[in-house]
Amino acid sequence: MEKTLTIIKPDATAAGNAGNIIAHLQKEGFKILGMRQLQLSEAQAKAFYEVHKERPFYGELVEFMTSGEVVPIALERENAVAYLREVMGATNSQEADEGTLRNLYGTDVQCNAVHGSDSQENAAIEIAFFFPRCDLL
Ligand code: 3AN
Repeated sequence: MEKTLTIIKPDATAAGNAGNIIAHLQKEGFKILGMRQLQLSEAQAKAFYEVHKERPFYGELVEFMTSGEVVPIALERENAVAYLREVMGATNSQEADEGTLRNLYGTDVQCNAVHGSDSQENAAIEIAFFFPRCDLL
């Protein structure tokens, strides 16, 4: 079965929406293999978003992702990577389809409530970033 990683971002945890997002993912058929709650250090956030380091928003992104609590969740489902992207909606919350997580809980392109892996290859890297193998179901 395919795996992917989501992170409930600081805007969504601060707004008290982590529980709603977890319930939404479970209703969509995702099985939770591992879940944590932490505040990322600057070094961790920089490492996680290394692929974006040349993008103009990298500094802001790191600042935002370290600004509060995050909830990384390793998920399993058929077609997990693509399906999670569908359930999340567009990167810019204001353009996200109705009923998607970013439409329901995001605000804009930065405060967009959730992260989702963009490929199976990155999903494996991102799951390993947060979860030692022995901590996953
Ligand atoms: P997605 O999260 O939909 O895969 P990416 O990979 O393009 O989108 O961007 C990673 C993260 O960077 C986004 N989740 C968002 O928080 C932030 N981001 C993307 N584009 C912008 C932007 N133009 N300005 C500020 N932050 C951005």
